[in-house]
Amino acid sequence: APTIFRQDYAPYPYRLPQVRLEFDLAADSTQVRSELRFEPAPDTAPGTPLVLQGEDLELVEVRLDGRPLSADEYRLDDGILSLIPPGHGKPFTIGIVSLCRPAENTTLMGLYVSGDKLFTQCEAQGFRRITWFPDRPDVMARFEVLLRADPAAYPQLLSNGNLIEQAGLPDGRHQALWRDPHPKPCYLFALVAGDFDCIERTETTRSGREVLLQVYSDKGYREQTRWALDCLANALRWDERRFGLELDLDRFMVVAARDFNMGAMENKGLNIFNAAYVLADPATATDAAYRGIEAVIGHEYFHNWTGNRVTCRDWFQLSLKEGLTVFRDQEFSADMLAEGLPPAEAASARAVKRIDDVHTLRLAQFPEDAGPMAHPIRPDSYQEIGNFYTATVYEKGAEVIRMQHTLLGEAGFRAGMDEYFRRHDGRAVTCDDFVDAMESVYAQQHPGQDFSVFRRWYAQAGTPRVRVRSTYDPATRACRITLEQHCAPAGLEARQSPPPEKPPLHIPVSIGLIDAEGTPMPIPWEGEPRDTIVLELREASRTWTLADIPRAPVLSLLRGFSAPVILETDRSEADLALLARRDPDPFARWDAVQETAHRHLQARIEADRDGGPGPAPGMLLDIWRAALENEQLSPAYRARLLALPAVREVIDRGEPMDPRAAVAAWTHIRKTLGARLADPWRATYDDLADDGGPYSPDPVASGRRALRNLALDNLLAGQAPDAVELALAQYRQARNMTESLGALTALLQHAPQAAADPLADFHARWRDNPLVLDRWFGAQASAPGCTVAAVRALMALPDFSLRNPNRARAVVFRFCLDNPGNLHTPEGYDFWAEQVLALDALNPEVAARLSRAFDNWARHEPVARAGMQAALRRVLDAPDLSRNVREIVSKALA
Ligand code: HT7
Ligand code: ZN
Repeated sequence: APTIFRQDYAPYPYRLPQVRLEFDLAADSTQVRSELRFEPAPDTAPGTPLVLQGEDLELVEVRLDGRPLSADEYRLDDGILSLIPPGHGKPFTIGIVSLCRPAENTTLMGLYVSGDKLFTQCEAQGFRRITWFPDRPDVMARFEVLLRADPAAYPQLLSNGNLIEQAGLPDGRHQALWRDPHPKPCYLFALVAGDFDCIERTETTRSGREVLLQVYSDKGYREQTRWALDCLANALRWDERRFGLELDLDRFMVVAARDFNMGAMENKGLNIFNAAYVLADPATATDAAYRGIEAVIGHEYFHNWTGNRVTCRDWFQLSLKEGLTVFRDQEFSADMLAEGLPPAEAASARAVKRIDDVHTLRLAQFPEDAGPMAHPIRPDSYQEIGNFYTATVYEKGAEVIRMQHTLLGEAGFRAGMDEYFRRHDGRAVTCDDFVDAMESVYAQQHPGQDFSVFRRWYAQAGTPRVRVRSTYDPATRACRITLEQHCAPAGLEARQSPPPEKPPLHIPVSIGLIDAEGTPMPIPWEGEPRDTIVLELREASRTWTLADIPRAPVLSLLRGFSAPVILETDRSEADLALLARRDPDPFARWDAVQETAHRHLQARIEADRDGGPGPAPGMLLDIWRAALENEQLSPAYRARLLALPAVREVIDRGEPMDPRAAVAAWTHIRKTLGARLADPWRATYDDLADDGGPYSPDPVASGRRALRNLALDNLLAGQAPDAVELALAQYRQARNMTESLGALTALLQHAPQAAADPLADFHARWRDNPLVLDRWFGAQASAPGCTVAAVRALMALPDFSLRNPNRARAVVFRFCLDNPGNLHTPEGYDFWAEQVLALDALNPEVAARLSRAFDNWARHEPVARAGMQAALRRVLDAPDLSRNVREIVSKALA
């Protein structure tokens, strides 16, 4: 497949102010009639071809200014429709009639059928599966859309913008005309047709306009959409409050789809969501699902400004909208968690969100940045853009925005955002344009300084390592801190000869000092004493001298995770233990606990391998016990402190990676923590019993449930005598999904023989609710007892279908990503290859995501490495591989 390069960007030679689309909708065959009003861009030479993309379409007719064109007046090559427009420099109209086949479209890109409804997904390049069009984000048009369909099958006909009219037609069908007042690229186009339940409410924006908010769902699911509607109203208020951004439409619709490739899509005024991010009630959704809905509703709503009003010039700029919007949704969620709490509790509530976000980054993005798909947040090339909706573009992109927020401060960042919109509203722009706006504020704040070094974050792949060294001189009361940065060649860069130059980055490192008792030691900094300061590292190495420090300090580093880097320190175990118990920064404290656990886990792996005695668990037990018994800390925060690093993180730290050894060590330590701390776990479990009040997903109640479920899991891991009974009772008495799934999962993990009855009960109760059934599948596929044979048995059930991405994710992805003990077997490797190929025949976007599971095969121990490599080759050698999977697998094997 050809590689597309960022450097090759050229503007589209024609403008497209106005588009009219008419759809005759039917599942088998939909006819699309388009009228595209083009005008040449000012410097377009006469004779410049007009190029339109199309995929999997049937062409019926092409017209130029109303005149049908004969086949020799245009070209149709490999989906590309091109023609030479009239050379008079004036506007002209292209009319196209084409057909597409929604019911046959298993890719879920373009126009497709889900259940008995029709949906579209156009980002990144799905519009070309609907009709021929300049399918690129810098061509922005005003859309008018007429939808016609059978009213019995499709009583509701929705598209972007405002509903202008609705009417019956003489042939028995009906039609709806929609007009979107805002110019947009075609990737933000959407239509939906079907029979839905809908709830709605009006809100008054801060400028006094009434806007209608609606949530559409499958019939019978209306009551499960109330939380999503609340979240939408909260998002609207929050964006007004924090960024001064108001909804620019009279109507904002959210529609739930059962079949969806990702989480949701921000189509202008008509967001289409994976039903998993819309539907919730206490009986069917976990606390985490409630929070996930809040985050995704917020994310898509915030795109209305960061993505839609100001969009991307080309797909290399994807992080312009995604990194920024992830940052905004993270802040929204943090503010929602902290709302109404006194300052100290608010800080800890916000820290819980930060911990979860950093955990996700380390789990998904750090390995990506170290593997064959490593790329800068603004990639330089791609073969298939669908493969670049990555943790790097999204999560690392959000970290790069967050660093700008840290460097500018809240007020400065807000000023930068205002400037960004002032300069670029209504345009398709680049990441550089965003940084320019932020830099304009930074340069005012810091005369003589700029973002020239900071910009390298957009260009450079790989996770930088920051080495920290410090000395203290009691005679001068000076503490010297040296920070040194280094970024190894990332992924395929390592094969380049010579490896590319990696100049230093601009890294904000937030630090504090504590004394041996854990008391904060204020640092004299810029004229006043501060508990936390930010060191701006722009060079390969730099030393700071902190004066007037009365005693030898312990360094609390990278507070709040101020930069997406890996710290290298020679902190002693004792210092780490002090930080783990006393660091006043809740993030850094959690990180100290994680680091202690990681060191212990790696020591255990080494001992298992070398036959040594294994590390003494005393220090770990002390830290765990102190956190368990510390009732000053919120249960939500304690649940994070007391969670071991994920197995995947442990695997990732191995050199070479050895999944089965990591699983063994992790299991051993979890047992130890469960058994040796059985009493405090039990006391915690009992203390946190449900108070019998109505369910609420609020952070306090959900934090209590999270810690209680963790306690149950530990009691089962430690084989406490009545733990199985406790879990069965929790399952029976559960008053919400968090409790029932917590019990079921813990049983499946530690006492699978006792899980049979609850599993059967769960299935009987929820067999008609697809999202809950996904939980049932997922809990089993990720359990240590789920062998390849067992996962195949799950797939043989009539409830299973590979065509539904949520179901495929619940079973196949959960097995391949969250069950390393069973995946890393010869049968596991065969299973992975087989499933990648089976999915690829249906849905290349989803298949490509599964194909990423073996990215880091070459870093594994020899047996796993050979097995994974052979499986990758099997996939690469298969006929008719999609461009999506081919790019991933060929880069993995390069
Ligand atoms: N902007 C949306 C991206 C998206 C997408 C991309 C490729 C294929 C299917 C897709 N569905 C949604 C989601 C978001 O970031 O908000
Ligand atoms: Zn997004």
